[in-house]
Amino acid sequence: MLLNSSQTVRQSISREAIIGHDTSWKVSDLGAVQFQHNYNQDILQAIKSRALELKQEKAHQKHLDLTFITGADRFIPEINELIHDKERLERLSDYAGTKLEPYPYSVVGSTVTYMGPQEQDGTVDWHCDGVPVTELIPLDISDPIIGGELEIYMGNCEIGKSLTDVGAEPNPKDILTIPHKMGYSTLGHFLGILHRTAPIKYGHRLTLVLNLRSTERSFVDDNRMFYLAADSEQDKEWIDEIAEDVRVNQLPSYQKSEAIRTAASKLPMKIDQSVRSSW
Ligand SMILES: O=C(O)CCC(=O)C(=O)O
Ligand SMILES: [Fe+2]
Repeated sequence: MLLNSSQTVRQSISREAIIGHDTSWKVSDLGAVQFQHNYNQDILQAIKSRALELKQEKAHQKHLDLTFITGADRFIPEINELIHDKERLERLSDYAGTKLEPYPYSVVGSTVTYMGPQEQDGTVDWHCDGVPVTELIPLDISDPIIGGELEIYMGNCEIGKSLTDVGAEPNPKDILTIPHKMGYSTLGHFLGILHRTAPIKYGHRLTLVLNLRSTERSFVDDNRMFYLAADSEQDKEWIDEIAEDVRVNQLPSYQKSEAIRTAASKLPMKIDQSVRSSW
């Protein structure tokens, strides 16, 4: 079912509008877009039930005050249906303005996050994503809930993070608040964009997080190895996956992108002669 985007987009903001200047380390001009999705409710319900069953055994509270299952599709096979849904990938690519593909590393292709008051599951603290692009799909939002909104720092992430790293709160005027809503996904290019989930004072949220990257610019990625290690189980499988991906995908995509960039920068500047004659 194709939906008219003007009816379904609830919020949308460009990367440059969030950060306040253009950036070169990006996959596109996408900032964040929240839209009504049309994903199969039975699948979402099955993922939710399984995520609740698995919480005790598989969810961990890792760094950044986040309780989550990493590589959740390894334990909840229904997630794979969404990850590889062609219509979904096309729609997200349209929103991003560049072709997106599922993030390929098994430990962080998808996660399920559990959020609640700080003394329970917690909510993710200020951070910039390691993955280039992410889709946040609510599986459950308690009604009522106090807190739990996505908060985006409007500015340069290095400036923002130097404040939040020492426990300072950004000025409220620099924060864009995007409440989550059942039936609506949030697609964000949160690499180099500082964000968090507002602490939950009452209620809870359960979210399916599906990560993506650009096919053409697969080398644009901030998942440094120590960060993946902090997020993942300490097995070595993901190190081999990354090494192979760098060889097969990231290096060729980097070389191609550099060839296009340098060829473009060598083109003579087009000068309108009629303008010159009037100098
Ligand atoms: O669910 C949210 O509001 C944000 C989650 C987030 O930033 C993350 O999982 O990296
Ligand atoms: Fe994030």
